Amino acid sequence: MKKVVALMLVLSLAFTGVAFSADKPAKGITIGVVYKQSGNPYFQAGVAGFQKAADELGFTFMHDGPDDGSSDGQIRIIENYIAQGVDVLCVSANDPASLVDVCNEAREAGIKVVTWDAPVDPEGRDLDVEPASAKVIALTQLDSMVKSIGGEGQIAILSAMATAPNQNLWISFMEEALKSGDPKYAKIDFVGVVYGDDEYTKSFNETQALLEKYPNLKGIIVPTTVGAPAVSKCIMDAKRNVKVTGLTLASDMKEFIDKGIADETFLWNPTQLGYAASYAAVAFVKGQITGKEGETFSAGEVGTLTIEKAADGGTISFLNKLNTFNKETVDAWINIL
Ligand code: RAM
Repeated sequence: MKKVVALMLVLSLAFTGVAFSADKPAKGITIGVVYKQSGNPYFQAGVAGFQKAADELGFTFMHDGPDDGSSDGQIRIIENYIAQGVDVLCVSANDPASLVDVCNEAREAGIKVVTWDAPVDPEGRDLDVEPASAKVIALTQLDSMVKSIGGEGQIAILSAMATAPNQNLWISFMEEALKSGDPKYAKIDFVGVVYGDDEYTKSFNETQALLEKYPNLKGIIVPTTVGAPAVSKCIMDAKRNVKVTGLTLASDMKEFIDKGIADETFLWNPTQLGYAASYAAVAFVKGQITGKEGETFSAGEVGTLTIEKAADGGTISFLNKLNTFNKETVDAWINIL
């Protein structure tokens, strides 16, 4: 009998041990994901990254974005997440300043705030996770446009929302470079920025207005995946010799790359960005990082990321992966992005 009891004890301990080791490290953690707007395939790809990390780590997550890309809509979503008692928020902001109060309300309730893609201002976040340095992203697009138009002529930018923190930072680096006196930009005439609000129709209409206003326009830089196909389609319909470059999904741009409207466009993998942001979120909840410069965290198969000082005074981590889509590479990417 004693032997049977001992055997049962051993078996039950072994069973408990197995159950314990099968527990995933982030089991019980809930992440509230907020993105700029619903229906944007870029953010759907980002959500796939949260799902992949959730499968690996065992956290649960909710995700939502306002239909209209408004800050008010984002504030309502965050308030709802606070009420539901999530452990950490992962936010891509439409307006960096207007989300500070609600993010701080979350932090007072013990919720960590990680931003990804488009940061909330530093006083309202614990860490920002971004694809690459804003200057690299900006100058990659600008230099590509300069090359496409042979170093000379009028160019414009069609951006997302006028308050978008990521686009505005990239644009500021482009403007700084254009004013720097660097001879490679000497014959570039920058006519200004218009905003398509990450809506296809508005982006198309704004492009039409640009084409009418500037009959000699040579190129449009489009640092938004929603704007790029709209701008390209408008140029194609108008049969104008205007080049496009920017940040795009490969699948959206294949047609326009094949037709030569864009020589090349760029993007990181938004799935990897969501994936890395969720690893950061879990590391916060588990107390492995506090968001200070110099700390590191594992972002699973993306590798180890380091926390650095951000240009806006907060802290930031970079994936440092920017892909180029051109006639040679676009086909390999269209099933991924
Ligand atoms: C759009 C969004 C997003 C941006 C990409 C490049 O999908 O504006 O924030 O990072 O484009």
